[in-house]
Amino acid sequence: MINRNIPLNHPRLRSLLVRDKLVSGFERGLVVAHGLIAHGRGEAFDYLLGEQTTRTAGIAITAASAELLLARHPVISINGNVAAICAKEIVELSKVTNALLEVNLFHRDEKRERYIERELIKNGAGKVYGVGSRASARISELHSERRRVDPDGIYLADVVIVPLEDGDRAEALVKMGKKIIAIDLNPLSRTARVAQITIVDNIIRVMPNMVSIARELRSLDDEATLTKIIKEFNNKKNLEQSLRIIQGAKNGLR
Ligand code: PTJ
Repeated sequence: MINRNIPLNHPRLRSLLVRDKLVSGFERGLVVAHGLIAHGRGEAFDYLLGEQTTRTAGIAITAASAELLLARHPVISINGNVAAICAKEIVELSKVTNALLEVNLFHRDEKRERYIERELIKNGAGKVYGVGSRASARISELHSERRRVDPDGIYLADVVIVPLEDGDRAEALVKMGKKIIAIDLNPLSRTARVAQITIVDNIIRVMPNMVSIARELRSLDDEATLTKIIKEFNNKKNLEQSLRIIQGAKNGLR
């Protein structure tokens, strides 16, 4: 649903259209009310980052694509916000990288899981993991509802993409020996700091970028190149660089 009240030449058109997608997702039962607040936090960081994919984020996107392509059992974790704003691109990425799609919600609700599953299928997904009783495995270190995972999905995964979360799940998954790719506009979030690869960028821009980079890397069919890309990536440095960009904006230097 596009909000007809937004003039097409509005300087903040793109940002307003994403808000529309979230509101529509909320009305369709995909997004929880808290998700609207979480989006606002993301927007604030995005503003400071210049609402563009920085070179720093680009490096992280390339490393994340290489990691996904080398993985044996990659899984993309989907929450309400992700399903509402980029279901189509997430499904595309899962196809390019052979990653499974698993619904894993913080505010768990089976009805919402089914709506999200339906949204993913509508956008071309085959099987969707983690819905209802299929999430029968437990991550013992976790106390939130996110601890319930699919035994054939996140539980078995070697690489997990965790978009849009600031929580302890990433830490628990790292303790289980999994590699975590976070997508989070806040470089200071717990998830951003604990992940091995953190993409500090808006998921709206990350997804199409990642699909094309993953496609390009896959066509090289060169494991050594992928391994080299991952080896050369340093998450701490990358996060520090994103923070410096934000600091520059704050000081009016950009
Ligand atoms: O659908 P559910 O029940 O799983 O709930 C989803 C939310 C998002 C409500 C839940 O995961 C949550 O409360 O998340 P947090 O702890 O608020 O963390 C969300 C993180 O994502 C914050 O660090 C935001 O800065 C970041 N963020 C928000 N929107 C975007 C984003 N990062 C990238 N792209 C965005 N569009």
